[in-house]
Amino acid sequence: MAFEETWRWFGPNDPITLKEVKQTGATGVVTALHQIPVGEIWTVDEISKRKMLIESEGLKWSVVESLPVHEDIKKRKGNYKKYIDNYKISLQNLGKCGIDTVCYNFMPVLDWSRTDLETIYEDGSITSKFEIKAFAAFDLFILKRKNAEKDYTETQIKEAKDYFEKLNDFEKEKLTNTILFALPGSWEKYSLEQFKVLLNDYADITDNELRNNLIEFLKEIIPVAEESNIFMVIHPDDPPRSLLGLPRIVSTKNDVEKILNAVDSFSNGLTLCTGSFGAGLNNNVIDIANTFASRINFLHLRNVRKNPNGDFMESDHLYGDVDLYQVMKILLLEQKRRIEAGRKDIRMPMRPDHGRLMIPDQHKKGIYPGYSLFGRMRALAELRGLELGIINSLELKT
Ligand code: DNO
Repeated sequence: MAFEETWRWFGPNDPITLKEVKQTGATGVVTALHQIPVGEIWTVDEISKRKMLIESEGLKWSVVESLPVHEDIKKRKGNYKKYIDNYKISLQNLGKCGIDTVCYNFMPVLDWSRTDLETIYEDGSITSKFEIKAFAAFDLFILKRKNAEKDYTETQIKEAKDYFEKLNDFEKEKLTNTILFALPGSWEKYSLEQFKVLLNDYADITDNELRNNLIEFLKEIIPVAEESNIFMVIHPDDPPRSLLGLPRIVSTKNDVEKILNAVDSFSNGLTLCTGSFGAGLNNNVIDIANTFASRINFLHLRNVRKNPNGDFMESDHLYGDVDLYQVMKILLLEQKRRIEAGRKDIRMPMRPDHGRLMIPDQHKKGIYPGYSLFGRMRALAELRGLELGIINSLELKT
């Protein structure tokens, strides 16, 4: 036993090659058909081509990350019915090709958000951070969102103002571009005008409505996932808090409970992203791992260091606020239970999530923030060692 070691690869345009992935020791690839526009069907043909490419290097397509959910589905407006039908067909097609784990998120407009993707870490490598004062400066003084000041305390507004006044034009633009950076796997970013329109569409959508829209979506797709032998694993909000007045519904233990209970099926599961949950001031990642262990089918292992204001920086994988030793132990014991119970979801794919940009990667073009070769390889090696230590000390070896 052990977790299946996986590696996120962005497809043929990723500057990191499958041959390099193979030498990290990972056996599984986590990828998506990024070339297909959100909402369109993933055909058996396209899926098979990608699968063959991965297998030709002796690797396996372990997890889809992500099969993205169209904004119309999240808002339950416009063409949402068609997009749900398309989503079901894509799931059936993935099932036909033998791919059994699909990660997705339900974050409106923005996927993961940071205020700086080029923070210099203590050893000189590059990491990312999220600072409230910078985010609020963007919201209040660049985006100038209506009623934005209601979302911040007086101190936060003052700090944001002081921060903003010290920025030069280049820094203002950099902050804007960082926040408007769209999805991992693409270098596109929204323009400020496009972004305002997108935000405005959610102006009347509360957390409860968004949650209902997710539940309605799950009620339709989970039966299809079950028939296709697919485990759907929702990714938490990153960071786990409301941003720019947008509703957010996968930020806390309570949120996850509601989602998993709404459709009680092993096909309706969770991606345990230790960094995303770990950035929440009131989240206890160990408790989340323990509580939902039986429904976790994908692990994103990374770490953060945060302060009481809610700012955080991505840190070393093993030395941060989240105790990854405990998390891994809980899930290795869960894997043992699954094997004993004869469950089929025993692979428990794990990927080292994000890694710092280290010297040997700094000359390479096109490395997506967080998705370096050396930084992630270092993380994977550390996690692998920790895992082996746990397996041996608990005598879990089979
Ligand atoms: C960031 C990633 C997320 C994740 C999606 C899943 O690095 O963990 O962007 O892929 O939210 O849908």
